[in-house]
Amino acid sequence: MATALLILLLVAPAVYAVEYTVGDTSGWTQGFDYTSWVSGKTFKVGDVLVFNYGGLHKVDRVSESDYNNCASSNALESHDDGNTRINLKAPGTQYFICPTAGHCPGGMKLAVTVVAASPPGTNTPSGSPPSTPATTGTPPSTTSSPPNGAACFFCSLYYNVMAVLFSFLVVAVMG
Ligand SMILES: [Cu+2]
Repeated sequence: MATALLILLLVAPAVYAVEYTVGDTSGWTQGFDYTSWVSGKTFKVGDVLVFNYGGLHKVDRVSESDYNNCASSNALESHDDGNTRINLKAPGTQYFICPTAGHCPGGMKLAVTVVAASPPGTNTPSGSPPSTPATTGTPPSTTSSPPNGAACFFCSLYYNVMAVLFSFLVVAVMG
């Protein structure tokens, strides 16, 4: 009984990053409403977008204005591997379109707003203020991502230590 509880406590906090399959079973395709798909979801730093597609489809990450205009000539990233994983590394909005002629105007476009991952307690090891400079020209954000990973490592460490301590408490009380 106590052992089962202990195992539960150790396993439960293991979920942090969420992997979102864009369009769910439909994937990245034409005739799908990605605006509806996004609504109601909260994307956090560390989450992953997975684009599944084939045929003529591609994935371009673009600026907001290019997203609005369905322009792909200045794409910040281009992918055509059919199974594209996008790591959401920073807070802000990321824009994706299919650059194939006619597809983006037909609705093959996705705007995802990413929020900072909420810390597990009141005190965070590495407090990251939401300091997103509101400049329009978004730089190709391939700068430094390790801080997020490091922060998440400490989150999980913290959770697991707390879980073990709590488990010992439960065992002590029950035994
Ligand atoms: Cu397409």
